[in-house]
Amino acid sequence: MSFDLTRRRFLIGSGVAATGLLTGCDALVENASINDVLQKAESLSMGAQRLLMSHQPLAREYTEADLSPVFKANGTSQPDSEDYARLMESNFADWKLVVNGMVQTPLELSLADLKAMLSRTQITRHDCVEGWSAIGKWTGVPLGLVLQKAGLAPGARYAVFHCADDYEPSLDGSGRYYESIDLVDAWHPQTILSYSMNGKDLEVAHGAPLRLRVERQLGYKHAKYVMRIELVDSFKNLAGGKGGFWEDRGYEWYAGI
Ligand SMILES: Nc1nc2c(c(=O)[nH]1)N[C@H]1C(S)=C(S)[C@@H](COP(=O)(O)O)O[C@H]1N2
Ligand SMILES: [Mo]
Repeated sequence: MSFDLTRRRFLIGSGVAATGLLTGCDALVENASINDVLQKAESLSMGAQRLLMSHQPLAREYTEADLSPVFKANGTSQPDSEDYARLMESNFADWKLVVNGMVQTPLELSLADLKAMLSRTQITRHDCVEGWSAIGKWTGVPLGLVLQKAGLAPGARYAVFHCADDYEPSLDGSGRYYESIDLVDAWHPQTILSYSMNGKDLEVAHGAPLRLRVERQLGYKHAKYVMRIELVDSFKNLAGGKGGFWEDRGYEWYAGI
């Protein structure tokens, strides 16, 4: 009984109770180690957030008048590899976005290919966990269109974004920035691969030539310098196994705003 109470209090704390999911959860947390419980609570609260957000499925969009005069660059402001330097020199004419993994047709798309596809422009607020926000205008190709072009293989569950930068060159070699989202966010209309910010080509500091915008989540999910999108059914074999650079260092995988 007392275990039951603790469990309920824990679930209430994670916001699950509000959605009426509580009874269904009991079996899930039974006999779980504390780590498993924490992980399950995270995915439950993701489900809860998704339910609560179903009334406002789009992130708020702003007007030109709301654009921040200064949009801070955060994390890497220029990848320091020779490969990236070469790409920069030719203004990314030789760059190609690779789409592979669990897809029907692996793709290699140039910047020109991406710009020739249907585009979407949105003015949104970027929220960084470090405590700053900025409003910017982003143009890019909806990720769903790129995934549609590749065609998903059965069982694909996540899109992983492999970036060009080692944010924190670490001794174990795990400093490469990467991120991942599930297919719900991948097909969300405001999830775009952006090549333009505030009406100009995306600057290096903001992730040139291509960065992800996934507007209902926090800043660290918005992978800059995207080189390859890999479709996977699990990310447990990637780097630290938690689905992202900061996730491997303790941040939540689902970073809903
Ligand atoms: N490849 C890569 N993507 C990244 C980062 C990074 O260091 N490397 N930092 C993240 C963080 S914490 C934030 S807040 C945003 C910052 O985007 P900005 O530089 O355009 O402001 O990029 C995110 N994407
Ligand atoms: Mo951030």
